[in-house]
Amino acid sequence: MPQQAAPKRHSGLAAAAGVAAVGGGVVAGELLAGFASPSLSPMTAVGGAVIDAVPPGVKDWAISLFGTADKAALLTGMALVIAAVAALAGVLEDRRRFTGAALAGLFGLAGAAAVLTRAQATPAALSLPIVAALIAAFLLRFLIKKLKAWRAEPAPDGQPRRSFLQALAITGTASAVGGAAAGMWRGAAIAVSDARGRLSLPPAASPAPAIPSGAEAGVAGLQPLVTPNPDFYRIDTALSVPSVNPDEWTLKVTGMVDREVRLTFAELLAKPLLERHITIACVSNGVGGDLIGNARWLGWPVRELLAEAGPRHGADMVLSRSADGWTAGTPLDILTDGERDALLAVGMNGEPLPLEHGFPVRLVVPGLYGYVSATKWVTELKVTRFADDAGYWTPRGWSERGPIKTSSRIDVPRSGRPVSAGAVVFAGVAWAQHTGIGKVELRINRGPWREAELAPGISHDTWYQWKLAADLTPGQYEVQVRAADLRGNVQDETQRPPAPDGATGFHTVRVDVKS
Ligand SMILES: Nc1nc2c(c(=O)[nH]1)N[C@H]1C(S)=C(S)[C@@H](COP(=O)(O)O)O[C@H]1N2
Ligand SMILES: [Mo]
Repeated sequence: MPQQAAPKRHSGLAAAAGVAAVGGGVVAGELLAGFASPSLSPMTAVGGAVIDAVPPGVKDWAISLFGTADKAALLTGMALVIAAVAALAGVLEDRRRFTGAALAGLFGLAGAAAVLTRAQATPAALSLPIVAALIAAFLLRFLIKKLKAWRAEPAPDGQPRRSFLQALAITGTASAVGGAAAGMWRGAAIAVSDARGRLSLPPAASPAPAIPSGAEAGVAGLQPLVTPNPDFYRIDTALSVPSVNPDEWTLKVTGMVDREVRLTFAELLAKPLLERHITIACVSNGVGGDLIGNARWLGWPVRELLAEAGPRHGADMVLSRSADGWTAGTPLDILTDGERDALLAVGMNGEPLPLEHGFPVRLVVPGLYGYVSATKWVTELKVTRFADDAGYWTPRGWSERGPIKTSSRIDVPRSGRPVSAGAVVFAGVAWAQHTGIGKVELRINRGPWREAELAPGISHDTWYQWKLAADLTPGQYEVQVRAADLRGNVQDETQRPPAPDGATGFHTVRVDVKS
């Protein structure tokens, strides 16, 4: 029997350590993406970049070879390449400290580069491949150190040997189990995001009214009047984004109605759809905050569906329920109002709803905070009474009713950035959904209010941009903004926190004017 249980080089074991370590990193990245948002998945980003990069001939060949399993084949191929590089990283790390870890790091950078080619290249999406690589590098160092310790003390039943094999087994098992979970979880999300990719929305029977010229105030630093989907704020209680297959989606109208109605996605798409710009806001948005966005929504008025069901006398609320169980309670009269386009929305800025924003169908109601109206992944509308039912947030300290409060924000100059003396341009947004903004005013150092130049709004349901140039000499200034709606109601000056029904107070910024 050989005394040396450990030969000079453990290439096989080093390679196995590499695969377990890198597997751990990749799986951690996928699980983090699963929790945060499916669009963040590093594997999906890399796969997408690969698909974009291969010549059409190769793509056709792959599709003819693998058929509808082409995606699975691609992922398998990627897994094999990653495993091969991981094995190499293990062997390298074993020969020379940090070389394998560096290879893992390079792989992370390649992943980040792949993310950069994607539409969803947000900081969070960019950071995930890096985080995955750091975890992989750390695990690799950890395992190889233990392997070397074993080699230094090669007794067949010694503690270092057991310690290495245990660490290898634990890392490998955790990666495999985590990978299987992430795979199942992501499989559903991939199927739904494929379905979304294949979908082409019908044109609107009633297109969005044209954006008036001059609605963009044209000041650098102002956010676009229509918020691009990747920049749109996201608020929900979903730990992972619900995967709702449009082919299986139905919406039922239940409760106090003459007839229960069931609507499929195909039926919904066949309805005469409206397209409208609507600015939605979160009740948690603090004064000056950014939990507000404006999009062009495509959808069918909820009033039409409710009319088919026939709400019974005495009903005053619609409890909308999401696929993940979340609920919102919306006044029935607002949903049935012929003058207010509360939509069962399927489109956002010309595309199907992004998964995070409620694919395949959500509610959008002009004038109400999201928590009482904007149910994403909506699957049920229960016609009921405020006396009998409550939406998710109401028993949790938030008001039963949530009309959006008239408010305004200073976006330019950016806070903390000094400006030069002379004509200083101030600009921002103001909103009074469904009433419209009549006036925006600014005051400097609590002086008189000065009326800002108000850009035309897209509609009363959207925010408006404004600007004002003020001549300022060097010094420190406190600048405040206030808006009034078209009925002349000035926004509330009292400083109140978001709970229970929306923050109030004037947005106040400090401006440093330099000579
Ligand atoms: N299913 C579901 N829908 C939801 C929520 C939620 O937690 N779950 N949050 C609501 C809240 S509080 C807001 S402000 C809006 C935000 O919509 P957005 O994420 O598309 O911006 O969604 C609403 N719809
Ligand atoms: Mo919200």
